[in-house]
Amino acid sequence: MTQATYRSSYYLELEEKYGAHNYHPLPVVLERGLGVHLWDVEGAEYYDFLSGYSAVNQGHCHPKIIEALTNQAQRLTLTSRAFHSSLLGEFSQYITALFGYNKVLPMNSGAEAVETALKLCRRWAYRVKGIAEGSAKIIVCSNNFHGRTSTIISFSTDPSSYKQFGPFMPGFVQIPYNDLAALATALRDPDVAGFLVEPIQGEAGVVVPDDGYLATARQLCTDANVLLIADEIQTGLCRTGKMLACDHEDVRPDVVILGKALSGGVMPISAVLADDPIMLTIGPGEHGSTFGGNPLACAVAMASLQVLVDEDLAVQSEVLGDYFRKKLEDLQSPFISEVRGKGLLNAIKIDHPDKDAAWKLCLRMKENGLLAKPTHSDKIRLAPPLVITKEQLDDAIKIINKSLEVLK
Ligand code: IF1
Repeated sequence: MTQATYRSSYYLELEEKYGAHNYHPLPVVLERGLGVHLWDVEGAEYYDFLSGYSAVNQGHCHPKIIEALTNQAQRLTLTSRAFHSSLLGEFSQYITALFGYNKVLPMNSGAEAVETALKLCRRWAYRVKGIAEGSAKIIVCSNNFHGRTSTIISFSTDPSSYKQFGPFMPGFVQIPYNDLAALATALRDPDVAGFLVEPIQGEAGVVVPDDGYLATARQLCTDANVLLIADEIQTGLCRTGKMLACDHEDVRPDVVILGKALSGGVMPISAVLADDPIMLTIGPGEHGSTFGGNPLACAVAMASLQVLVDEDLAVQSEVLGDYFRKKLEDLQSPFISEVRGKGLLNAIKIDHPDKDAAWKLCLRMKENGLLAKPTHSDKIRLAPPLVITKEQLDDAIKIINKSLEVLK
Protein backbone atom coordinates (compact mmCIF):
# COMPACT_ATOMS: atom_id res chain seq x y z
CA MET A 1 0.00 0.00 0.00
CA THR A 2 2.20 2.85 -1.21
CA GLN A 3 -0.86 4.94 -1.98
CA ALA A 4 -1.78 7.57 0.58
CA THR A 5 -4.99 6.72 2.37
CA TYR A 6 -8.09 8.89 2.32
CA ARG A 7 -7.32 11.09 5.32
CA SER A 8 -3.70 11.65 4.36
CA SER A 9 -4.64 12.54 0.83
CA TYR A 10 -6.68 15.49 2.08
CA TYR A 11 -3.56 17.02 3.67
CA LEU A 12 -1.33 16.06 0.76
CA GLU A 13 -3.66 17.81 -1.66
CA LEU A 14 -3.81 20.96 0.47
CA GLU A 15 -0.02 21.22 0.51
CA GLU A 16 0.22 20.49 -3.18
CA LYS A 17 -2.38 23.10 -4.07
CA TYR A 18 -1.45 25.95 -1.72
CA GLY A 19 2.18 25.35 -0.83
CA ALA A 20 5.26 26.06 -2.93
CA HIS A 21 6.67 22.99 -4.58
CA ASN A 22 10.17 23.23 -3.14
CA TYR A 23 10.11 19.78 -1.52
CA HIS A 24 9.34 16.19 -2.44
CA PRO A 25 8.40 14.56 0.88
CA LEU A 26 7.57 10.95 1.58
CA PRO A 27 3.78 10.58 1.43
CA VAL A 28 3.19 10.44 5.17
CA VAL A 29 1.24 13.06 7.15
CA LEU A 30 2.40 13.29 10.75
CA GLU A 31 0.49 14.76 13.63
CA ARG A 32 2.23 13.65 16.82
CA GLY A 33 5.67 12.74 18.11
CA LEU A 34 7.20 11.52 21.34
CA GLY A 35 10.75 10.34 21.86
CA VAL A 36 11.77 8.16 18.90
CA HIS A 37 8.20 7.78 17.66
CA LEU A 38 5.94 9.62 15.24
CA TRP A 39 2.26 9.05 14.49
CA ASP A 40 0.44 9.88 11.28
CA VAL A 41 -3.10 11.17 10.86
CA GLU A 42 -4.34 7.60 10.47
CA GLY A 43 -2.81 6.70 13.82
CA ALA A 44 0.02 4.56 12.43
CA GLU A 45 3.18 4.58 14.54
CA TYR A 46 6.69 4.98 13.14
CA TYR A 47 10.28 5.07 14.28
CA ASP A 48 11.74 8.40 13.21
CA PHE A 49 15.08 7.71 11.51
CA LEU A 50 15.53 11.24 10.22
CA SER A 51 15.11 13.20 13.47
CA GLY A 52 14.27 16.39 11.60
CA TYR A 53 17.71 16.19 9.96
CA SER A 54 19.29 15.90 13.42
CA ALA A 55 17.28 18.69 15.04
CA VAL A 56 15.51 16.20 17.28
CA ASN A 57 18.55 14.53 18.88
CA GLN A 58 16.82 14.71 22.29
CA GLY A 59 13.69 12.97 20.94
CA HIS A 60 10.35 14.49 19.97
CA CYS A 61 8.65 16.71 22.52
CA HIS A 62 11.18 16.02 25.25
CA PRO A 63 9.32 16.79 28.51
CA LYS A 64 12.15 18.92 29.97
CA ILE A 65 12.42 21.01 26.81
CA ILE A 66 8.66 21.40 26.44
CA GLU A 67 8.48 22.41 30.10
CA ALA A 68 11.10 25.12 29.56
CA LEU A 69 9.22 26.24 26.44
CA THR A 70 5.80 26.47 28.04
CA ASN A 71 7.04 28.08 31.26
CA GLN A 72 8.95 30.77 29.41
CA ALA A 73 6.19 31.22 26.82
CA GLN A 74 3.89 32.41 29.59
CA ARG A 75 6.38 34.95 30.93
CA LEU A 76 8.18 36.64 28.02
CA THR A 77 8.96 35.52 24.49
CA LEU A 78 10.60 38.44 22.70
CA THR A 79 12.22 41.72 23.64
CA SER A 80 14.24 42.28 20.48
CA ARG A 81 17.84 43.24 21.09
CA ALA A 82 16.83 46.86 21.63
CA PHE A 83 16.46 45.87 25.29
CA HIS A 84 18.11 43.36 27.58
CA SER A 85 16.35 40.25 28.85
CA SER A 86 16.87 38.26 32.01
CA LEU A 87 17.62 35.14 29.94
CA LEU A 88 20.21 36.20 27.35
CA GLY A 89 23.09 36.67 29.77
CA GLU A 90 22.43 33.38 31.52
CA PHE A 91 22.17 31.53 28.23
CA SER A 92 25.39 33.13 26.99
CA GLN A 93 27.24 32.18 30.17
CA TYR A 94 25.85 28.65 30.01
CA ILE A 95 26.73 27.89 26.40
CA THR A 96 30.17 29.51 26.42
CA ALA A 97 31.11 27.59 29.57
CA LEU A 98 29.85 24.33 28.07
CA PHE A 99 31.86 24.71 24.86
CA GLY A 100 34.81 26.72 26.16
CA TYR A 101 34.59 29.92 24.11
CA ASN A 102 34.66 33.56 25.21
CA LYS A 103 31.48 34.62 23.46
CA VAL A 104 28.31 33.52 21.67
CA LEU A 105 26.23 35.21 18.99
CA PRO A 106 22.70 33.78 18.81
CA MET A 107 20.67 33.58 15.61
CA ASN A 108 17.72 31.47 14.43
CA SER A 109 18.18 29.26 11.38
CA GLY A 110 21.36 27.38 10.62
CA ALA A 111 21.89 29.37 7.45
CA GLU A 112 21.83 32.61 9.43
CA ALA A 113 24.49 31.29 11.77
CA VAL A 114 26.65 30.29 8.79
CA GLU A 115 26.18 33.80 7.37
CA THR A 116 27.20 35.20 10.75
CA ALA A 117 30.36 33.08 10.78
CA LEU A 118 31.25 34.23 7.25
CA LYS A 119 30.79 37.90 8.19
CA LEU A 120 32.87 37.42 11.35
CA CYS A 121 35.59 35.77 9.32
CA ARG A 122 35.71 38.62 6.81
CA ARG A 123 35.73 41.23 9.59
CA TRP A 124 38.56 39.42 11.31
CA ALA A 125 40.43 39.27 8.00
CA TYR A 126 40.38 43.06 7.66
CA ARG A 127 40.66 44.10 11.30
CA VAL A 128 43.07 41.51 12.65
CA LYS A 129 44.81 39.64 9.86
CA GLY A 130 45.27 42.77 7.78
CA ILE A 131 43.92 41.62 4.42
CA ALA A 132 43.03 44.49 2.05
CA GLU A 133 39.32 45.28 2.38
CA GLY A 134 37.21 43.41 -0.16
CA SER A 135 39.89 40.80 -0.89
CA ALA A 136 39.27 38.17 1.77
CA LYS A 137 38.72 34.61 0.58
CA ILE A 138 37.15 31.71 2.38
CA ILE A 139 37.96 28.12 1.45
CA VAL A 140 35.02 25.70 1.21
CA CYS A 141 34.68 22.06 0.16
CA SER A 142 32.98 20.53 -2.83
CA ASN A 143 29.68 18.78 -2.07
CA ASN A 144 29.23 21.05 0.94
CA PHE A 145 25.85 21.89 2.43
CA HIS A 146 25.63 24.98 4.61
CA GLY A 147 22.14 26.29 3.88
CA ARG A 148 20.02 28.09 1.33
CA THR A 149 20.82 31.81 1.38
CA SER A 150 22.11 33.54 -1.74
CA THR A 151 25.63 33.80 -0.31
CA ILE A 152 25.75 30.18 0.86
CA ILE A 153 24.49 28.74 -2.42
CA SER A 154 27.14 30.84 -4.17
CA PHE A 155 29.71 28.29 -3.01
CA SER A 156 27.56 25.19 -3.42
CA THR A 157 28.70 22.64 -5.99
CA ASP A 158 25.23 21.13 -6.31
CA PRO A 159 23.37 22.57 -9.33
CA SER A 160 19.98 21.89 -7.74
CA SER A 161 21.01 24.36 -5.00
CA TYR A 162 22.51 27.15 -7.14
CA LYS A 163 21.28 26.81 -10.73
CA GLN A 164 19.49 29.95 -11.98
CA PHE A 165 19.81 31.69 -8.63
CA GLY A 166 22.80 33.83 -9.67
CA PRO A 167 24.51 36.27 -9.75
CA PHE A 168 26.63 34.79 -7.02
CA MET A 169 28.69 36.13 -4.12
CA PRO A 170 32.43 36.14 -4.86
CA GLY A 171 35.20 35.40 -2.38
CA PHE A 172 35.02 31.63 -2.03
CA VAL A 173 37.54 29.00 -3.11
CA GLN A 174 36.38 25.42 -3.59
CA ILE A 175 38.61 22.46 -2.83
CA PRO A 176 37.77 18.74 -2.67
CA TYR A 177 36.64 17.44 0.74
CA ASN A 178 39.03 15.23 2.69
CA ASP A 179 41.98 16.48 0.61
CA LEU A 180 44.72 17.92 2.81
CA ALA A 181 47.09 18.54 -0.08
CA ALA A 182 44.44 20.71 -1.77
CA LEU A 183 43.90 22.55 1.50
CA ALA A 184 47.63 23.17 1.96
CA THR A 185 47.84 24.56 -1.58
CA ALA A 186 44.81 26.80 -1.17
CA LEU A 187 46.15 28.11 2.14
CA ARG A 188 49.23 29.52 0.39
CA ASP A 189 47.14 32.46 -0.83
CA PRO A 190 47.72 35.25 1.73
CA ASP A 191 44.20 36.57 1.14
CA VAL A 192 42.64 33.45 2.61
CA ALA A 193 40.92 34.23 5.91
CA GLY A 194 38.98 31.09 6.73
CA PHE A 195 38.28 27.44 6.02
CA LEU A 196 34.61 26.50 6.39
CA VAL A 197 34.07 22.77 6.76
CA GLU A 198 31.55 20.16 7.88
CA PRO A 199 33.32 17.65 10.17
CA ILE A 200 31.20 15.01 8.40
CA GLN A 201 29.38 15.99 5.23
CA GLY A 202 25.68 15.43 5.86
CA GLU A 203 23.80 16.26 2.70
CA ALA A 204 26.57 14.71 0.60
CA GLY A 205 25.37 11.40 2.09
CA VAL A 206 27.19 11.18 5.44
CA VAL A 207 30.74 11.37 4.13
CA VAL A 208 33.20 10.69 6.96
CA PRO A 209 36.68 12.05 6.23
CA ASP A 210 39.86 10.06 6.95
CA ASP A 211 41.06 9.90 10.54
CA GLY A 212 43.30 12.86 11.18
CA TYR A 213 41.75 15.09 8.51
CA LEU A 214 40.35 17.63 10.95
CA ALA A 215 43.41 17.58 13.20
CA THR A 216 45.75 18.22 10.29
CA ALA A 217 43.40 20.83 8.82
CA ARG A 218 43.51 22.54 12.23
CA GLN A 219 47.31 22.61 12.16
CA LEU A 220 47.45 23.86 8.56
CA CYS A 221 45.00 26.67 9.35
CA THR A 222 46.94 27.67 12.46
CA ASP A 223 50.19 27.76 10.50
CA ALA A 224 48.57 29.92 7.79
CA ASN A 225 46.85 32.25 10.30
CA VAL A 226 43.47 31.22 8.87
CA LEU A 227 40.29 30.65 10.88
CA LEU A 228 39.00 27.10 11.07
CA ILE A 229 35.21 27.42 10.95
CA ALA A 230 33.36 24.20 11.80
CA ASP A 231 29.76 23.86 10.68
CA GLU A 232 28.51 21.59 13.46
CA ILE A 233 24.86 22.36 12.73
CA GLN A 234 24.20 18.75 11.81
CA THR A 235 27.19 16.92 13.32
CA GLY A 236 27.19 18.71 16.67
CA LEU A 237 25.29 18.22 19.91
CA CYS A 238 26.06 14.52 20.39
CA ARG A 239 24.85 13.33 16.98
CA THR A 240 28.17 11.68 16.06
CA GLY A 241 29.04 10.35 19.51
CA LYS A 242 30.74 13.43 20.97
CA MET A 243 29.34 16.80 21.97
CA LEU A 244 30.98 18.18 18.81
CA ALA A 245 32.21 16.01 15.94
CA CYS A 246 35.50 17.95 16.14
CA ASP A 247 35.98 16.45 19.62
CA HIS A 248 36.76 13.08 17.99
CA GLU A 249 40.12 14.55 17.03
CA ASP A 250 40.45 16.99 19.93
CA VAL A 251 40.18 19.82 17.45
CA ARG A 252 39.17 23.25 18.70
CA PRO A 253 37.83 25.31 15.78
CA ASP A 254 38.20 29.10 15.89
CA VAL A 255 34.52 29.43 15.08
CA VAL A 256 31.83 26.83 15.87
CA ILE A 257 28.40 27.01 14.23
CA LEU A 258 25.47 25.31 15.99
CA GLY A 259 21.81 24.94 15.06
CA LYS A 260 19.18 22.23 14.77
CA ALA A 261 19.34 20.28 18.07
CA LEU A 262 20.19 23.46 19.96
CA SER A 263 16.40 23.64 20.34
CA GLY A 264 15.65 19.91 20.40
CA GLY A 265 13.57 20.58 17.29
CA VAL A 266 11.20 22.93 19.09
CA MET A 267 11.96 26.18 17.28
CA PRO A 268 14.74 27.58 15.08
CA ILE A 269 17.71 28.38 17.30
CA SER A 270 21.28 28.71 16.08
CA ALA A 271 24.46 30.17 17.49
CA VAL A 272 28.05 31.02 16.67
CA LEU A 273 30.82 30.54 19.22
CA ALA A 274 34.19 32.29 19.05
CA ASP A 275 36.77 34.02 21.22
CA ASP A 276 36.99 37.78 21.75
CA PRO A 277 39.57 38.63 19.06
CA ILE A 278 37.10 37.30 16.48
CA MET A 279 33.71 38.01 18.04
CA LEU A 280 34.47 41.58 19.06
CA THR A 281 35.30 42.62 15.50
CA ILE A 282 31.55 43.12 15.02
CA GLY A 283 30.20 46.09 16.95
CA PRO A 284 26.75 47.43 17.85
CA GLY A 285 24.42 47.83 14.89
CA GLU A 286 26.65 45.86 12.54
CA HIS A 287 24.86 42.49 12.68
CA GLY A 288 21.79 40.99 14.29
CA SER A 289 18.29 39.61 14.00
CA THR A 290 14.88 40.43 15.49
CA PHE A 291 14.46 36.98 16.99
CA GLY A 292 18.09 36.03 17.66
CA GLY A 293 18.68 35.43 21.37
CA ASN A 294 15.04 35.93 22.35
CA PRO A 295 14.10 34.83 25.88
CA LEU A 296 12.02 31.89 24.69
CA ALA A 297 14.93 30.62 22.57
CA CYS A 298 17.37 31.11 25.46
CA ALA A 299 15.20 29.03 27.81
CA VAL A 300 14.69 26.31 25.21
CA ALA A 301 18.37 26.19 24.23
CA MET A 302 19.56 25.86 27.82
CA ALA A 303 17.07 23.03 28.45
CA SER A 304 18.04 21.31 25.18
CA LEU A 305 21.74 21.39 26.03
CA GLN A 306 21.06 20.28 29.60
CA VAL A 307 19.20 17.21 28.31
CA LEU A 308 22.21 16.24 26.17
CA VAL A 309 24.44 16.45 29.23
CA ASP A 310 22.06 14.92 31.80
CA GLU A 311 21.14 11.95 29.63
CA ASP A 312 24.73 11.39 28.50
CA LEU A 313 23.57 11.36 24.89
CA ALA A 314 27.09 11.58 23.45
CA VAL A 315 27.98 8.22 24.95
CA GLN A 316 24.59 6.79 24.02
CA SER A 317 25.14 7.92 20.41
CA GLU A 318 28.67 6.54 20.24
CA VAL A 319 27.85 3.13 21.71
CA LEU A 320 24.59 2.60 19.84
CA GLY A 321 26.09 3.91 16.61
CA ASP A 322 28.78 1.24 16.64
CA TYR A 323 26.16 -1.38 17.44
CA PHE A 324 23.80 -0.19 14.71
CA ARG A 325 26.42 -0.15 11.94
CA LYS A 326 27.54 -3.66 12.90
CA LYS A 327 23.94 -4.91 12.79
CA LEU A 328 23.45 -3.31 9.37
CA GLU A 329 26.60 -4.99 8.08
CA ASP A 330 25.49 -8.31 9.56
CA LEU A 331 22.40 -8.16 7.33
CA GLN A 332 24.77 -9.00 4.45
CA SER A 333 22.26 -7.53 2.02
CA PRO A 334 23.34 -7.63 -1.62
CA PHE A 335 21.55 -4.28 -2.02
CA ILE A 336 23.57 -2.43 0.63
CA SER A 337 26.97 -1.66 -0.83
CA GLU A 338 28.15 0.50 2.04
CA VAL A 339 27.33 1.30 5.66
CA ARG A 340 28.97 4.45 6.93
CA GLY A 341 28.74 7.07 9.63
CA LYS A 342 29.75 7.98 13.14
CA GLY A 343 27.64 7.74 16.26
CA LEU A 344 24.01 7.81 15.21
CA LEU A 345 24.65 9.81 12.02
CA ASN A 346 24.66 7.01 9.46
CA ALA A 347 23.83 6.20 5.87
CA ILE A 348 23.54 3.13 3.72
CA LYS A 349 24.35 3.13 0.03
CA ILE A 350 21.87 1.21 -2.09
CA ASP A 351 23.24 -0.80 -4.99
CA HIS A 352 20.46 -1.72 -7.41
CA PRO A 353 19.79 -1.45 -11.16
CA ASP A 354 16.54 0.44 -10.47
CA LYS A 355 17.50 4.07 -9.91
CA ASP A 356 14.42 4.52 -7.71
CA ALA A 357 15.42 1.64 -5.44
CA ALA A 358 16.25 3.81 -2.42
CA TRP A 359 12.94 5.66 -2.70
CA LYS A 360 11.04 2.36 -3.02
CA LEU A 361 12.87 1.00 0.01
CA CYS A 362 11.93 4.10 2.02
CA LEU A 363 8.28 3.68 1.01
CA ARG A 364 8.37 0.06 2.12
CA MET A 365 10.09 0.95 5.40
CA LYS A 366 7.34 3.50 5.95
CA GLU A 367 4.71 0.80 5.49
CA ASN A 368 6.63 -1.32 7.97
CA GLY A 369 6.84 1.49 10.53
CA LEU A 370 10.14 3.32 9.99
CA LEU A 371 10.64 6.74 8.42
CA ALA A 372 13.80 7.64 6.52
CA LYS A 373 14.53 9.53 3.33
CA PRO A 374 16.92 9.03 0.43
CA THR A 375 19.56 11.60 -0.38
CA HIS A 376 21.23 11.82 -3.81
CA SER A 377 18.93 9.02 -5.03
CA ASP A 378 21.03 6.07 -3.81
CA LYS A 379 21.84 6.84 -0.17
CA ILE A 380 19.51 6.60 2.82
CA ARG A 381 20.31 8.51 5.97
CA LEU A 382 19.60 6.56 9.16
CA ALA A 383 19.73 8.93 12.12
CA PRO A 384 17.24 8.22 14.90
CA PRO A 385 16.87 10.42 17.99
CA LEU A 386 19.72 9.70 20.39
CA VAL A 387 17.30 8.57 23.10
CA ILE A 388 16.63 5.37 21.16
CA THR A 389 17.25 2.13 23.07
CA LYS A 390 19.17 -0.96 21.95
CA GLU A 391 15.89 -2.93 21.81
CA GLN A 392 14.33 -0.28 19.59
CA LEU A 393 17.39 -0.40 17.32
CA ASP A 394 17.03 -4.18 17.07
CA ASP A 395 13.40 -3.67 16.13
CA ALA A 396 14.39 -1.11 13.50
CA ILE A 397 16.96 -3.50 12.04
CA LYS A 398 14.18 -6.08 11.65
CA ILE A 399 12.06 -3.54 9.81
CA ILE A 400 14.91 -2.56 7.51
CA ASN A 401 15.72 -6.21 6.80
CA LYS A 402 12.11 -7.08 6.06
CA SER A 403 11.75 -3.99 3.83
CA LEU A 404 14.81 -4.89 1.76
CA GLU A 405 12.69 -7.65 0.24
CA VAL A 406 11.02 -5.02 -1.92
CA LEU A 407 14.27 -4.85 -3.89
CA LYS A 408 14.34 -8.58 -4.72
C1 IF1 B 1 16.49 21.51 3.98
C2 IF1 B 1 20.33 18.47 3.87
C3 IF1 B 1 20.55 17.83 6.16
C4 IF1 B 1 23.21 21.67 7.44
C5 IF1 B 1 24.50 22.15 7.68
C6 IF1 B 1 23.73 24.37 7.65
C7 IF1 B 1 22.43 23.97 7.41
C8 IF1 B 1 22.16 22.61 7.29
C9 IF1 B 1 25.65 21.20 7.84
C10 IF1 B 1 21.35 25.02 7.29
C11 IF1 B 1 20.82 22.18 7.00
C12 IF1 B 1 19.17 20.70 6.37
C13 IF1 B 1 18.38 21.70 5.59
C14 IF1 B 1 17.20 20.91 5.14
C15 IF1 B 1 17.71 19.57 4.83
C16 IF1 B 1 18.83 19.40 5.77
C17 IF1 B 1 19.92 18.57 5.30
F1 IF1 B 1 19.92 17.29 3.43
F2 IF1 B 1 19.89 19.38 3.12
F3 IF1 B 1 21.64 18.50 3.86
F4 IF1 B 1 20.34 17.93 7.40
F5 IF1 B 1 21.41 16.95 5.81
N1 IF1 B 1 24.72 23.47 7.77
N2 IF1 B 1 20.50 21.02 6.64
O1 IF1 B 1 22.98 20.36 7.33
O2 IF1 B 1 20.50 25.01 8.39
O3 IF1 B 1 19.14 26.97 7.68
O4 IF1 B 1 18.20 24.70 7.39
O5 IF1 B 1 18.51 25.65 9.69
O6 IF1 B 1 15.35 21.10 3.80
O7 IF1 B 1 17.06 22.35 3.28
P1 IF1 B 1 19.00 25.62 8.26
